[in-house]
Amino acid sequence: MAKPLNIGMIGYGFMGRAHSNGYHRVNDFFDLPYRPVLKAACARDKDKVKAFADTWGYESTETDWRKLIERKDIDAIDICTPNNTHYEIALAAAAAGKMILCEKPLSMNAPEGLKMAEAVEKAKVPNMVWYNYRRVPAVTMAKNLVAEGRLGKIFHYRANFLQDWTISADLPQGGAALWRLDVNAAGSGVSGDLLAHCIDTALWINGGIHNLSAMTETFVKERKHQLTGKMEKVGIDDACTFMCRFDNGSLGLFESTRYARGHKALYTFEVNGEQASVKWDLHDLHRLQYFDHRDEGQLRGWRSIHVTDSDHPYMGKWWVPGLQIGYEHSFVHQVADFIEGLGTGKPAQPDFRNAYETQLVLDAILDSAKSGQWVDIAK
Ligand code: SOE
Repeated sequence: MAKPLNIGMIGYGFMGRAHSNGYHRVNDFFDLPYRPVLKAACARDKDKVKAFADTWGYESTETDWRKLIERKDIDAIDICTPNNTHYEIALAAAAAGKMILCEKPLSMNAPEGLKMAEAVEKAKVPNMVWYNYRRVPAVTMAKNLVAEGRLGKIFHYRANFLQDWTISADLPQGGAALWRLDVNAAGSGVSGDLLAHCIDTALWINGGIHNLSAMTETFVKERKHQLTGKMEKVGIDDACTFMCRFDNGSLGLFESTRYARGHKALYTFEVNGEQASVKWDLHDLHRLQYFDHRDEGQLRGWRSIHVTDSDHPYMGKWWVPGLQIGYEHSFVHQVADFIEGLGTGKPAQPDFRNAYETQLVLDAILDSAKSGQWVDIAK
């Protein structure tokens, strides 16, 4: 019989919904030692948090996150608030002995991220960062194929995350739905919001990055701020491209933007090795493309693998072969892995320490874009 794991959720936006859905569904499909109980939802707006709690089945609400953290009936704090609040909430939650599940990116910058990692380690509380794309079965399978050595020596890693929702100069910055455009709330633009996903996946699949050279651009220089009503300078990067050298000697090329007209959330990556290559595309997320040079010459070509068989990662828990799953399941898988880690004592990744590696790369990107120089990743 699974024991209760009482969740205190802070925030109620898009990610609050994605995580809540994960908590709801996980025990129906995975056999786990704990069952998440949606104990309390917390946000400053009383009516909005009540509506969120009613929709998702949270037992109670709070309007002050400090009160939520003080509550004895909460085991785990889920941080789904803007990036500039992660640090303070995480430190308080760790000091109170709560487990912490933090939305990505971990922090506003690497020094903050390091202090967060140290705080959870000192408090010995289980912790995890929601880099959900690792848990898309086809992405996990790509990781496994590279780890098994099937691609051979890796030469290239290439990733993009393209969107187009901020092209209009009339779009304001700041406030509820648009905090991602406000540098004081987000810390950075597409680098922390989108490239962070690409970097997390890349470090996981291809290992550490040695050095990089980046460029960023802010296409719309001023936007009205929703909270002040005034035109204010835009401090985020609207687009970012960087090239890098991985520790294993392979070369990396990364691009993200919110100005690629026609692309809504096109996350793609490709890894080229001596023997084989893999590529993946979020818009076709249940497929993994695989090319193996060892195939018989006349039949050699890209295989489009429908990652839905029971021996594919996570898929044995779902339907029958051939029936695919989607975006929301990556969050179900992440909850499952977190809970499994509580049971086995082998923590689910990325934990704060692991996600701090991504912060180091993100800081190096902004440094390099500013200086125009190559920057070594601090180790
Ligand atoms: C931004 O539009 C966003 O919602 C990111 O914040 C998410 O992390 C990404 O998965 C999809 O795009």
